[in-house]
Amino acid sequence: MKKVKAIAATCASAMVLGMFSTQATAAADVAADKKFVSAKNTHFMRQGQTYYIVGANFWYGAYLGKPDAATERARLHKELDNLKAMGVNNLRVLAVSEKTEMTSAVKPATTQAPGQYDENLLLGLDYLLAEIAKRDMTVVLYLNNFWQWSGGMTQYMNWFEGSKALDPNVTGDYEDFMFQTARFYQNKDAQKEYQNTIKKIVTRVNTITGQAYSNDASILSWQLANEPRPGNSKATAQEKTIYTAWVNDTAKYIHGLDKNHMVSSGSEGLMGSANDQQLYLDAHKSPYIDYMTYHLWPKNWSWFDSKKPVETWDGAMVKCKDYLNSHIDFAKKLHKPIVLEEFGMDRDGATFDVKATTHVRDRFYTEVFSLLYRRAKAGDAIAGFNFWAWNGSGRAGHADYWWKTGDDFLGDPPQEEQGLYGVFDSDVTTILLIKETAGKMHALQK
Ligand code: IFL
Repeated sequence: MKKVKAIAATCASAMVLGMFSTQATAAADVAADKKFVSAKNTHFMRQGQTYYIVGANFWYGAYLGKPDAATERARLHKELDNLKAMGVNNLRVLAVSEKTEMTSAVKPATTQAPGQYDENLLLGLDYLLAEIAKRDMTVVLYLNNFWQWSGGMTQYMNWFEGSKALDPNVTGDYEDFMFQTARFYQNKDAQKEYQNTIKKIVTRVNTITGQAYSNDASILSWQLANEPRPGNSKATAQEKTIYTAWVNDTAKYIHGLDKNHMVSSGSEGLMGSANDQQLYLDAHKSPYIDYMTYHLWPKNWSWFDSKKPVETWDGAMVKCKDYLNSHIDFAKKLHKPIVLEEFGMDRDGATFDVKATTHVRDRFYTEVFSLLYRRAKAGDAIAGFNFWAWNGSGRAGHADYWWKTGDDFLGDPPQEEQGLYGVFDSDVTTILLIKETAGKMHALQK
């Protein structure tokens, strides 16, 4: 209980002292070329120092910033202040969504139809960026999604081909969904429209700060998509070649629009690369990809059964540690930094109930944090992590935990039950673990 009060006190005192705005002013004084986060060898640099990401996934940040939702903006301030007080210095956010008929997707969406954008959501992104800058945090903005919860590549295919990809939440057939969705990389019209949207976002001028996005130092990188995959588990050599070319060409296109920011892929690593090490390395060795990304999902990948935690824990941890270590070593090989930009575990008893304990999750976070910290301290190619995801003060609205229009946004997106993996502001033990790790990671900065 004492610890809960300590977090609240940290948040409150930080706000009272105006800590966030003072830091933002200081950052503005830094020489222009140093204000942007950049990759130097296997680390990130910012303002002349190494920069470690202790981050949260916060896909819905721009939704909370929309001007037609004053209560949501108040929630946004609170979430950002709480994250800041936990030591979180980076957010991973969805920049653009596509309107779709698929049931397990968010509404409204940024792109209503090709070339038609919902300005309200773009204003929401402007607002979010302004609030992030005030708190001296950074953000990774992803520009598409392999999964259907924001429309994503499937919706592009719907527009230009009449998608054959059916909502896997309805069909249960993920293999077919992935095969169909990956056809996006080779559809010329879809690619043209995707590039138009990228240009629209990357070259935007923030209506609140008056600053061009390309000149906003709080943007850490543009990301091609959330979890782009070359195809399904049986992706062919041709599909892999097309995917690698798409990564390179899209990253090159973004660098052509914006000389200041890094570009990243959003890849899960081996598990999102048809388990093909060469493919993962080929996609990330592009000179236009500034750093590497990977994700860790022991339950999604059937390494861990949360209904049999005792029986499956040890085996799962062996695989998790091997996955973490081998990706850090891949980064060394390519001589680039790497970010573990998603990982998660469900609540005890595999329930979505906010009141359920999180002992297993905390144990999992502890394992991940200690391995990353140990290797970061040893100087290995680690740029940091983003946990999945921040639910904050949001709560599920229904007994079945599925999001419906008008419900709170949570870190768990609409394709999954609300409460599955996200961290609530009442998850004190998890929050304290994050805070403690943040302190250690930030102390490595030199
Ligand atoms: O919600 C999922 C999200 O789409 C993602 N990776 C895994 C998350 C949890 O299943 O990007």
